Amino acid sequence: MTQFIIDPAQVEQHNANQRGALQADYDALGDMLSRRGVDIEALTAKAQTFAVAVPSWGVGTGGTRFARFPGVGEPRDVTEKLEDCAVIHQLTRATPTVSLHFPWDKPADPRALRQQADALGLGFDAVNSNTFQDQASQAHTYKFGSLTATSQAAREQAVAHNIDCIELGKVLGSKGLTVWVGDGANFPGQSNLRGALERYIDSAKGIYAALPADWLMYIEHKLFEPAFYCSVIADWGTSFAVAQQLGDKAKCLVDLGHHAPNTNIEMIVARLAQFGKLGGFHFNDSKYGDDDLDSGSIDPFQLFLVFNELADAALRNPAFSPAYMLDQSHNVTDPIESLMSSAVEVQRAFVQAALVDRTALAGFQEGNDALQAAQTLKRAFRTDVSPILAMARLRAGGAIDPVAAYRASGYRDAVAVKRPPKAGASGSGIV
Ligand SMILES: [Mn+2]
Repeated sequence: MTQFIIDPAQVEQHNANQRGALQADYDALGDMLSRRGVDIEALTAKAQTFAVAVPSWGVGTGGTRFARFPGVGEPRDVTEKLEDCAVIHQLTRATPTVSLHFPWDKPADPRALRQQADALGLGFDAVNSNTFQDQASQAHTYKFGSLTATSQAAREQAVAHNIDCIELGKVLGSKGLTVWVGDGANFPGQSNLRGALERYIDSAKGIYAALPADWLMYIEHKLFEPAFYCSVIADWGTSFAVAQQLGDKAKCLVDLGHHAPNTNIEMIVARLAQFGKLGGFHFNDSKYGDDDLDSGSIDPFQLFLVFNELADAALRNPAFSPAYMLDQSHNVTDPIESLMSSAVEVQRAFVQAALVDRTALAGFQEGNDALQAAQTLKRAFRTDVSPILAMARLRAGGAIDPVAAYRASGYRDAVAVKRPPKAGASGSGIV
């Protein structure tokens, strides 16, 4: 029996007030889609299959390199983070799992944490290691790198931390480890470019060897920052090469923000899927660099084009199931509202991609009809599938309008009283 954080009667009341308008919109959209030969019920059922993991670090207010302005009622530890994640899933019914980050979320008792998650109807997605900052207790600094450090002791410490993450994840029921390192250089000549990658691969092999048979290791690349001259795992090509070297359980993770502006990310997605190395995503959006803005807030068309490639890959291989995670930093919004809205935006792209008439598209591609091929994609992208998403939530017990239901619940005010700020509380980071 799932323990709901927000009184289900409140959600029902919210839905009762909106149900009539939703049904009218849903029926109108259903008529329009049926004229295009599309069954709205099949799309709604598909929408209900969608799931994206919430990052534990996302429920706290993020920050920039300059400052962090904490919000009220922020979770102070991992158990409170899980409560916020449960609210997001209760209202959206699209975020059944949480992605933890160690050591930020290291539980005193991992079994108790798993029991709490079970009670809240949550599971754990991939766990994330952290070797991009020093912890008070560690013997060797990561100032000059972790998995690629010239210091063998620092490398061994970083490998051991990743193996600790796997061990914790096993207790929690996770099935994957995401590895991102900030290793790189700020000056030409600072680092031997090939030597650093050789050390990375050697370290990664040590982690890979500790991976259970049913786990995946996700290699996350990032173009720049904190290293500003070169990053060791800077791009999908390097990530792909590393994943090839490690073996079948190593896959590439695409964080949408970790590319140069204007990079054709959907093509990267297509390439990685073609060669069986697309492991999953960190969804967010950006205008300039790794901005970690809310998914779909800047370029929803790019998000749609990514899902268009994923729909194509799924048609070719029904077993294809990349891991979906959000990875955002919320500086000026209530993190719960941002994460709910972002989950819905990613789900929107998923449903819009399912609307693409793939037979027509293939015909236009074959016949070199560029204009109609582009219009086929645009027709799907321009379709407002909001009533489908709302109906999927309603049928699954969620809220027709998650943000409105959340605000009406008074949850933030209630936790502001229960969670007074704690001195020195770990804020949130972003990877
Ligand atoms: Mn990321």
